[in-house]
Amino acid sequence: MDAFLLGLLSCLWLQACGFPTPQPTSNSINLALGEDKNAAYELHRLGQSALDLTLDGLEGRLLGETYQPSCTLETMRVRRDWRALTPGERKDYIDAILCLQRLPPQTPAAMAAGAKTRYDDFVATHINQTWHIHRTGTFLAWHRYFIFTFEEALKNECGFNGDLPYWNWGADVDSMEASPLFDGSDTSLSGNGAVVPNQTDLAIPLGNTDVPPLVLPPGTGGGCVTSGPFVNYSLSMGPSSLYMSGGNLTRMSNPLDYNPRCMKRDLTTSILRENNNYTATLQLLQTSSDIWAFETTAQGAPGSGLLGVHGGGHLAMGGDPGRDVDANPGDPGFWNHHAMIDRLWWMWQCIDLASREFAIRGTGTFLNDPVSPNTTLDTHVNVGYVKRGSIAMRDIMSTTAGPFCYVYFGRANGALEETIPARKTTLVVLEEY
Ligand SMILES: [Cu+2]
Repeated sequence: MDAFLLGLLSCLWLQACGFPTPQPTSNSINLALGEDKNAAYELHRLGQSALDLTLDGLEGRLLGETYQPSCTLETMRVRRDWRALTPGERKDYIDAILCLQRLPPQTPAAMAAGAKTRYDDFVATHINQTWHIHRTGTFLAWHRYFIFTFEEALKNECGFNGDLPYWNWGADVDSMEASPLFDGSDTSLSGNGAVVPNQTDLAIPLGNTDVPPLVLPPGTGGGCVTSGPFVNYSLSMGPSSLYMSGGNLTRMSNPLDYNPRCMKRDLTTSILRENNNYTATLQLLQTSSDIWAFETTAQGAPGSGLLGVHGGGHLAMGGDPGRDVDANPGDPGFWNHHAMIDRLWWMWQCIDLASREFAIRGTGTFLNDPVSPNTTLDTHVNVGYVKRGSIAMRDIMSTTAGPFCYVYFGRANGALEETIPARKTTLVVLEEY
């Protein structure tokens, strides 16, 4: 691998591509429990405001003209915290993913020889488009559309009756291993990988040789997952840009070729605690005054060495493909992680909907390299063979317009039935803030 490509791959996570190093923000925060609890409250409040605003708009009281008429309380999807799902609801979601992993692919073998299942269509698309969907003007909207098409496939092709749940990172910063998403139980997405002894730090070289490599600690696993629903799941494609303990980069000459292997995890609580705690998440919402600040901070400010909530969640799952920026939809945790990113974007938009709903900044190439036109509302994006055709950015900016009709619902303080009468879903409050 030549140094240039190595540097570019590093940039995907770390944004250290020769940019001047900004002063570190207060992301290395004081995690005094009281402070983080206050942030949890405030995040919940912002989530509730976003929900109220969206429902008001839906009823035509505010910005009704921008909303999709067919999106009503009756058709509204409600994406909830994984913790708020009953064991049965979690199993339904998991079974639908396992179903997608059994269905045949729609991607032609000539496009991706390694795509063997319908689930693999999603992985192939993400590998194919990596350089056009990260650090671009399309990052947030493309991933909004991508996880929606996944939710659609679960429903339309595998009979899933629920809605895509999100991963509330802040609740897991004390222990990834205890997370109900990753505890290895039958109602999780499988747990940690088998323990690989003596794993060393992950030293990721930065694009700018003047900048020391970013050192990340190893997790507590590292090997193949040992329990839970995905213990027999086989990855089909990749690695594509995988950093493992020691900083070795692994990349297949063609990452779309068939390369069956187990899914590895290396749960790394310290990375989640550093980047995805409630306080850091709240700061992202409160201090990002425009879309550029929001998307840049979420992905780690260039040259800062910070991972942002996006890199933090991916790298905290660890392993293969969790630490592979191209192939990481291969880990089923991808969808819940990106649902949380999408939830935050929605919350951020709702803080000032009039100026933020259609805000776009960036171009069509990773950090505009090579130079490409600005992304606009008229720019079309696609998800390859996941769903044929393309869609304009303007149609995927609102969660209740274009093809979308969904909101996110926080888990504490309030019955879902009161908020959305048409949805008779029982909210299980497992934890009070
Ligand atoms: Cu992505």
